[in-house]
This record gives sequence, C-alpha cells and structure tokens, in this order.
Amino acid sequence: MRIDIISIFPDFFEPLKLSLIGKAQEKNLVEINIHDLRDFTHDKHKTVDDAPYGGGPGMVMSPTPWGDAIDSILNTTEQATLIIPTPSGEAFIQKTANQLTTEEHLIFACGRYEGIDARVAQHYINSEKIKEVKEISLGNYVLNGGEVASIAIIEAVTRLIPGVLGNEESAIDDSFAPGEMEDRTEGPIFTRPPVWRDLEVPEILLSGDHKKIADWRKSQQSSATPKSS
Ligand code: JF5
Repeated sequence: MRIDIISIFPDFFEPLKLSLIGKAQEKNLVEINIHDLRDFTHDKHKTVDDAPYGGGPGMVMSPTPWGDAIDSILNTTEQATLIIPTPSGEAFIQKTANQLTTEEHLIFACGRYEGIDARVAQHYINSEKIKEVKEISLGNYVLNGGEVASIAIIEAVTRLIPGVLGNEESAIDDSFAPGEMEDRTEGPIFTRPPVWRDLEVPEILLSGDHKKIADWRKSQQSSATPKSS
C-alpha cells in the first residue's frame, strides 16, 4: 500500500517511523510519503489560510495550495482514495479500516484552523484519478487538525495488511474483527503473577479447561458502543 500525507506539520508524522509501521515500511509492505503543504504555496509568506467568506471566527484553508499538492501526487499514480479527517465526516469504525486496507493508494489531507475550503472535496469527487473522497470522523470531538486523526486511521488500516503484525492470528480475534467479534470488544486479560496487590487472576483461567475458558471469555465480551462517562 502507498500512503501520501499532506500537512503543514510534516514533523507530526515522525512516529510512523517507529514500531510496526516503521518495520512495515522497511519490509516494503507500506510506502509512506509526507508532503509539506507550504511547498505548494507561491507567496513569500507561504500562506495557506484566509478569512471565511460570510464572516465569522477563525480561518479557512485556501483551496489553491491543496489543489496543487494533491495534483502533484495524482501525477505519480494510477488512482487513489482521498481521505479528509473532519468532525463532520462519516464515523471511522473497524469496518472502515477493513475496507481501506485493500486500497492500493491512500492520500490524507490534514486540515487545520476551521478546515479546508469545501470545494477541494467537491472538485476531487469528480476527478478520474480519485476513486473516492472520504471525509472521516474519529468521533464527536474537535482536534486541532487532521494529523492525529490521520495517524490513528493509518495505524488501524496498516495493521490489517498481511505481514504487518508479527502474529497473523492476533488480528483475527481482535475486538470488532469480522465474524464472531463484529461489534464486540474483548474482555479483561491477565498474565503473571497470579496474585498482584491482593488482586487474583480469575480462577477459571488457571484451570486448564479450554472449553470453559472460551465460554468465560465470551461471557466477558461487551457490545461495541463505548461506554460514556
Ligand atoms: C479538523 C476542521 C478538521 O477534529 C478533527 C476530527 C475529529 N474527529 N475526527 C477528526 O479533525 C481536524 C478540525 C476542524 C477540519
């Protein structure tokens, strides 16, 4: 899979060099390219924002550098899916990750301020080079920009690529995994020591009775919706 990320904070993506995603790149399972939106500006101050038409607080990201940045990537590919993280997008769930993991090329557009001029999404919906424009929300809260949301999406999607996880078994019984675990989360897990600060590991897990253990674990699963506080 190829991933291109456009942001005014390319340094935000340094963590993608670490751990499993870093290894996945070394193994050529994933190629990640980071682009600085300001490289696609043409004025001395590298301006990427402007006041909102109609007035109001905050600034809007100008469509001009966004168009040039996205076009420069599209010139090097057959087709790609454009992902724009925004609180007004469609909810990102495990099913979304399962769908995106089979894509050949993802482009992440990380907005800041009040967001990206709406014509950028409109324009690329009608582009031959764009398979789909996906405006994606991680949840009903506001972040300072699309960067953190993009990293979360990239992590959820790339860990499903065969060979990225060390143990191919581990993604199968994950919370929300297709089949048995769809819309369910795993229950509590334990390791040694058997007693820690007066707290005991459930006896059944030490019993060696694999059928009983499987039934107990099933009883400990929960329905998918995160509990609100
Ligand atoms: C962003 C305008 C993008 O805040 C988010 C976000 C929340 N859930 N999912 C994404 O993205 C950054 C903020 C404001 C556009």
